[in-house]
Amino acid sequence: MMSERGRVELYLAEAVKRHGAGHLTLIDPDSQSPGTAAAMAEAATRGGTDAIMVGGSVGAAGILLHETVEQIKKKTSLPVILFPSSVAGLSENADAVFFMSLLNSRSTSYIVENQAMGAPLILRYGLEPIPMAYIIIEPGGTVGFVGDARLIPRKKPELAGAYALAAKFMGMRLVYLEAGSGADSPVPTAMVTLVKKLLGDVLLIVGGGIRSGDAAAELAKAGADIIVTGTAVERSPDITAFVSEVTNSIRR
Ligand code: 1GP
Repeated sequence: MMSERGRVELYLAEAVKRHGAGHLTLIDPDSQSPGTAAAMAEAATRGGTDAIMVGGSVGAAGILLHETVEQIKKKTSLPVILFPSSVAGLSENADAVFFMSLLNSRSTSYIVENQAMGAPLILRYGLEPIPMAYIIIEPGGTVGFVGDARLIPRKKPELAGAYALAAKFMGMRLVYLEAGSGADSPVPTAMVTLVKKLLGDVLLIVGGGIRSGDAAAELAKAGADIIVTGTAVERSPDITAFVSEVTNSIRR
């Protein structure tokens, strides 16, 4: 039963099919109060985002995480998907969890151990696990450091391609190319194109350093199925306008 695609995963696939490319808004519970996070999610919903991701590398845990998810759920009917950096990033208030393996980590903790410790909780909480490979590209930022990643060099798309293909052969249904939150520039488009060509039907998520509709559009054109923005949403004086700009520019 658990290997079947769940409601949220099917919803994401449908959104990509319908719009040509999807958009996820990432909210880090450590960056603002739960009430502010909920207002951000509400504004992003009005801008046409497809779902809300909740997580962060440091401090996205405990009561702050639970209350953030709870408040967000009250302000939007979109799915809330956890984006955990460890077992502490789980909350039973969410709908689903990106059940991710950081494939280019040096540490087995981020490849499989946190996942094993978290799996029984996911079952108990009734969260939908969405199997996803997580691949961190230079510069990698905080998550690259915390996740002990052997960063994929920006000029080596074939290395990202090799990891993505391994993910596909292992049966993962989503692959996330991450440049790191707040990266100076997003994952290179040439890398996105090569990876998507190898992935075929596997959904490709791209995030890190995407700050404009134009940047998002370039990545979607290159082959990204889903664009993630976090920092730019957080810093935007008008979240609905910013998210609308991104969603309008990536839809085909
Ligand atoms: C980080 O890819 C996400 O995990 C989002 O990055 O904060 O740069 O949008 P930004």
